[in-house]
Amino acid sequence: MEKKIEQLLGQERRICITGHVHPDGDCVGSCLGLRSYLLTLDPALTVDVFLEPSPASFSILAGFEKIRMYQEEDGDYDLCFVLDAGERGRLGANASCLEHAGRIICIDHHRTQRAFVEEQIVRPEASATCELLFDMMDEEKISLETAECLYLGIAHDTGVFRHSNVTRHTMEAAGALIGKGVRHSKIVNDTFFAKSYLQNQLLGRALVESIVFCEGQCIVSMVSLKTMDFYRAAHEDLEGIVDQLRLTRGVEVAIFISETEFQVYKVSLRSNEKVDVSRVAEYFGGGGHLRAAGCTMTGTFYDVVNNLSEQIAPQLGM
Ligand SMILES: [Mn+2]
Repeated sequence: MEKKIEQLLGQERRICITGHVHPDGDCVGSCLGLRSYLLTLDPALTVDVFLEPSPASFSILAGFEKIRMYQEEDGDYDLCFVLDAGERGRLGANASCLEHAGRIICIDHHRTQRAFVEEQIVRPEASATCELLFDMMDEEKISLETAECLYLGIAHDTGVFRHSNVTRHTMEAAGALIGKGVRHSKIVNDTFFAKSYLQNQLLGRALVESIVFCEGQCIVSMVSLKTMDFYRAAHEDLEGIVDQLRLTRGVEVAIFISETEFQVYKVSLRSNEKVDVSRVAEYFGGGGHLRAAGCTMTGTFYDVVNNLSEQIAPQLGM
């Protein structure tokens, strides 16, 4: 049994919540879900959520409009929750709120952990931080608003219940949340499957330009800074491309590379059955999960692919 949120709390009145850079569904869902739950426990609490700007489709969740970046003027907090991030470096500019917190609790499900706080609740077997948070909440006290946040997070981190991280417990948690009346169909359609015209154009381009290697077991595609500028695209417009690459028949590892600065790349890795991509990502200073991980790499596109290939091939028995 997971320790309950109520048991973690002392006399704290001013609480802040933060999560990783480039917030995804699980990050936003867990931060807003915990905020909503804490306010249900005690509406007089101050609960602020500090995150980088996140996809506008998440505005379906209660409290989305209150999300902002931490500023020095925000002052001190009694308690800070760090969600869905296993290391300080993943917090970006919002890491500065840790210096202003009396106590810090990290709740996460990433395999890669570089301990940075004393109180850590880490469950790599949980499909999503939202699933772990569900276990830490008293089901009776989960409001519809809280439930929608948690459902969105679980749906996103499981690729809408398709990935290998889904367990019986994941479905039981999702079932309980549906029992609360969440708009499950609207949540997955509007926030996961729907794509803008621009997103579809970038996806199409990435698919056309993809290359297979390691005898067809790996697929890679890249979007350069030049392309990003041409389309005036943002980082979030590339969401989901790596998952489409992964669906290529015969492919074990999918790699999607986006250039963030000249010859600096954000690398996303996915695998199907054999390769532990968190090990590959960790080798290059990143991290993540067994079948989904990421890291930052530098050099030319060919350097990056060669270096990745050297780390992946042995795991494919090559
Ligand atoms: Mn997550």
